[in-house]
Amino acid sequence: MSAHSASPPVYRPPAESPSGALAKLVALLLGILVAVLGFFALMMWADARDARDDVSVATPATHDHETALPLSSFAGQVPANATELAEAHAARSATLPPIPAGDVVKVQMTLEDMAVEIAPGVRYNTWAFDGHGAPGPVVHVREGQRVQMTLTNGGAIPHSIDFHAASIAPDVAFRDVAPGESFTFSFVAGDPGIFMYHCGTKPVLAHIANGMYGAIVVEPKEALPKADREYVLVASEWYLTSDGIESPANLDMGKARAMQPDWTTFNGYANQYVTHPLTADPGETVRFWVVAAGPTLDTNFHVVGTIFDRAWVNGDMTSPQRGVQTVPVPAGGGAVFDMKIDEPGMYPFVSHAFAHVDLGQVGLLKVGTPKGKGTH
Ligand SMILES: [Cu+2]
Repeated sequence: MSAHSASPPVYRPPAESPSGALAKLVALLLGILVAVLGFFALMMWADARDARDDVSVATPATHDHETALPLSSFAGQVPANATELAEAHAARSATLPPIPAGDVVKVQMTLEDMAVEIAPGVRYNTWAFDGHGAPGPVVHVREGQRVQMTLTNGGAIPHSIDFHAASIAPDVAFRDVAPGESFTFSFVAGDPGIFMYHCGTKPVLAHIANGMYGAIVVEPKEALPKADREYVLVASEWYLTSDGIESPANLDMGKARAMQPDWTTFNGYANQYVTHPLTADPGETVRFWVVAAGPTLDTNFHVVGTIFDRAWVNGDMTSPQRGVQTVPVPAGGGAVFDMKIDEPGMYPFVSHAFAHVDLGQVGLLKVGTPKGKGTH
């Protein structure tokens, strides 16, 4: 029999290790810390509540509608005869205009306050471009040409024009132009691609949302692969104070800040190329030059039923990506897409962020003489 079995087992609490003592001390200190922090959090909450009360007193009641939640949506609201109106509406030409000859390309734009139709039977009070509405005219030049831009402000408040294709001091060239005045500046289009232009007067969100944007295409010096058709699409979104049916809607800044558009469009009018499709013949190469004007939302460009043969992502014209399906075009950016479609059919082009399709950023490319209708 061993000595071990002779003594009955006695329970002894394990001796406290040095690390166990440290843990207790830390727990104690943490407890004190939590209590102290809790006290300060309570004080800060009380301060914040007081500050909030002060703000609500200081904010004029007239601004309440801009921040009230929930925001009222007029998405998709059209009059009963919308189909008829859509057919009667002349779609904006998406065809890329030719490049003017010469070393200097003179561009003249006049800004005007005008109500334009942005969806069938839906009107909106824009600050836009005389003779064009929103977007403004497509400017097409070749790399190395000088663009001489004259802006005439026929609107009621100051405006300006910011060309993303220019490398130039913005405080000089993109300065505000007072109502009734004209201003000329020039720049050399030194980088090829498709670029946005827009009014840069504060608040820029309001000026872009009200229609002050467009595209400039700078063709590379070295010719791109041949394209049979070239189309320009300017994507943008609209934020409305009303449905715009009885009388034109204005900008709802609350919705613009919350990024809750009522309509999203290609070339300023919802679904216009669904009713009046762009066209191509089977086997032709079609090139889309795409700018996302925003003011805030990107466009995820995709053509249903095909794959891009070449995608110059971000408008970097040096090396296209091949065999890609969807390319994000960032707000304030552009990209260029080539596709060759052999089979006749209706090929929808969309922002594949599909809420945008529901709100109007969709069109059809009609290849040949198809029998069926588009599915998107
Ligand atoms: Cu402006």
